[in-house]
Amino acid sequence: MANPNGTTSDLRTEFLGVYSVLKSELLNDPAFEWTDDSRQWVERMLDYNVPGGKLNRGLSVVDSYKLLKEGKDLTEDEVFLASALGWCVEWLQAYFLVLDDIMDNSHTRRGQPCWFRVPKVGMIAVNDGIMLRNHIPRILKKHFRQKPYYVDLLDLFNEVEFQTTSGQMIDLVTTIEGEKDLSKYSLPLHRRIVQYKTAYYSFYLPVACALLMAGENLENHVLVKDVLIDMGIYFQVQDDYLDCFGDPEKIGKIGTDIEDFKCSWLVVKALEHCNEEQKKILFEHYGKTDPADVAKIKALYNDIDLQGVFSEYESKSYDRLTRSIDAHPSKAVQAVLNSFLGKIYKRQK
Ligand code: GPP
Ligand code: MG
Ligand code: MG
Ligand code: MG
Repeated sequence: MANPNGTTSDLRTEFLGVYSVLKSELLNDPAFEWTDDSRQWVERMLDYNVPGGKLNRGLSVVDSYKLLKEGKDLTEDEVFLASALGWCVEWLQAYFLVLDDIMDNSHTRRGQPCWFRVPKVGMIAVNDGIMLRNHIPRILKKHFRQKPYYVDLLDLFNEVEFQTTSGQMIDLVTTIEGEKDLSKYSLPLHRRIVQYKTAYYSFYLPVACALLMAGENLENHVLVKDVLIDMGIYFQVQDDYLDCFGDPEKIGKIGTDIEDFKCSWLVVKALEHCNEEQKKILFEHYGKTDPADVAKIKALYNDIDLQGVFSEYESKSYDRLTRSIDAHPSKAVQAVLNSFLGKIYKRQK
């Protein structure tokens, strides 16, 4: 049976089975002298933070690899390896989210309290984040060491982590400038932040993993990368939109962008569309934690119909992305990209 993400529940169950195998290998890692307590901590931390999301990024490694194989049946070993790579992407995501929630002072994630808000966890979450990050090369070493593309995989994960950390750095440091002068927030600045903090790891990385597994040289796929980065930017604009207008029950998190003074797509568009009087409201109330200030910003967003502005952006992005995909010479690559776009277009979560 297909779920709303277009993935069959069988595939998801099989994918989760690989999670159990990888977890058990990590919990029996001979490089550490385990005690019952330490094993229990790591197991609880993994179960809380790794498998609870939409799994879009991880599953798309398997989907993409299948599409690149153009209908040939995959061996059990191939399915396992593509799933293990998918889980490495999910581990990377878990690592980023555990730390991002501390940095953004967030409350909930995936419908439960952020890990650092769980009693007795607190700042141990920082070390847990580092541990999640350290699990990735351990999974890769165990399952891919003998593969000709092993070095390329390690390099890919390192590069993408560097890009994401750099994007996160601008995301955070920009708020210092914004507090001094909100009018510094612009579309090019927003684009730079989201390209680095989100697009590489969420969109390029899963496909690049599948390409490497299929024996491809990533240097020959610059066009694919460009489309995926464009899609990743659209995805983060959706994330910014849902931070304010999404249903917390559906997205599993409560927005904090207004309180955090973020250079969100919404505030950039608000600056573009508001009159002088509304600009004063923005300057006075943006970036404050008092719910009354936040309410003033949200009312302003409604007054200038940011939902309508977003809706138009969404249709335009879809058309542009569809055209870029259609222009790609390979039908298999087109299928990979269309599958991604189908998963995110008009998403509510
Ligand atoms: C999403 O930003 C970006 C990340 C989760 C990357 C974090 C990178 C690190 C190096 C920690 P966001 O804060 O808008 O995401 P969300 O809305 O899910 O909190
Ligand atoms: Mg953030
Ligand atoms: Mg955040
Ligand atoms: Mg967000």
